[in-house]
Amino acid sequence: GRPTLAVVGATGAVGTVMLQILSQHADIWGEIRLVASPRSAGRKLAVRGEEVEVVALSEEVFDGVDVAMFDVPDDVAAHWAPIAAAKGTVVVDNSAAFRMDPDVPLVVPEVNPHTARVRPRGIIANPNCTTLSMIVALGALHAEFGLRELVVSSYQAVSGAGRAGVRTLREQLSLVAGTELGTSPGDVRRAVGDNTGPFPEPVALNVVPWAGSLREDGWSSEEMKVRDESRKILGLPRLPVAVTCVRVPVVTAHSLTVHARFEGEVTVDRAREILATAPGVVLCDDPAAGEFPTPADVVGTDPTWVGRLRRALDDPTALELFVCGDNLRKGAALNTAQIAELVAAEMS
Ligand code: 11C
Repeated sequence: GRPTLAVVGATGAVGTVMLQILSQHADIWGEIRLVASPRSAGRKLAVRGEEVEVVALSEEVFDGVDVAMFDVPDDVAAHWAPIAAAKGTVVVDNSAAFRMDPDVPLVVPEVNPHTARVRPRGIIANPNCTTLSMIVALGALHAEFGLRELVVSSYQAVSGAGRAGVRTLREQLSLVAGTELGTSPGDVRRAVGDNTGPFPEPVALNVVPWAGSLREDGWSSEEMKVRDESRKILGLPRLPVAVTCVRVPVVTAHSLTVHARFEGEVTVDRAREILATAPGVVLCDDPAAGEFPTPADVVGTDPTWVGRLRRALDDPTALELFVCGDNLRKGAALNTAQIAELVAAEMS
């Protein structure tokens, strides 16, 4: 029969999108078990057109489960993923707990699908949503040109910080809408008060040059993830990566500007051909017609959208591009579902 799936963290921002994706990819799985914290147990959620009751996370929920998708905080994943794996369940984990473990593959099906088969801990990691929002396009360019260096800045949506992030932006927008705020120092901050939610500064009418937690020497955890995870996925352990992560007042869809330097000279024509045919990538790049991808248009879609493709003005080996992708779909739930489907295909 078809494999049994557990969705752990079914009620979160990513879990909600996951249930939609599972409903669209309806013929892969047999039973689908929905699992969450005890607080959410007993709730009913729709998947594949049926109401399914959420059960509380426990060892027993993994009995007979072939694949479990985890979308829970790092500490919860660190504790429970090995418990599920010890029962023979293949865990696809979307936390940061295992991504850099050398015995855990970090998988993007369009870039390094073969790595998913070697999983000594029974765990496969799903990358961070910011890394995922650019890596499919970069993987395609790397396969052709050989990547030598990356310089990126992110423009990250608030749903990257979960339901609390979305709630915070909506509440702040309601406090500033229709006002003349944003014209004198600190006026937005005073209007928003202490209501900054998961962000260190107001995000409405603002940009915040920070995502995640503080790491050494002033780097943010999100910046370290983009560098370390890109290196691991592309198989380039010493790739120089310069990265600054920024939060913007967008609900869903992360964007990045990318300066990518390659082994030799590149042409925009060849890069366009590669991106136009790469699976999972859509080239949307006609500035004369006002065409480029923006979060408002790509939210809810699956691909990595690429626009503003140019050769670097002062370096014939480098390209500049703007990428945009739904951080809850390809950035999280969709990539997790794709990995789980690779595992399901091994089982059939
Ligand atoms: C954000 N990318 O936008 C983060 C959230 O390592 O999976 C996801 C954190 C992670 O805030």
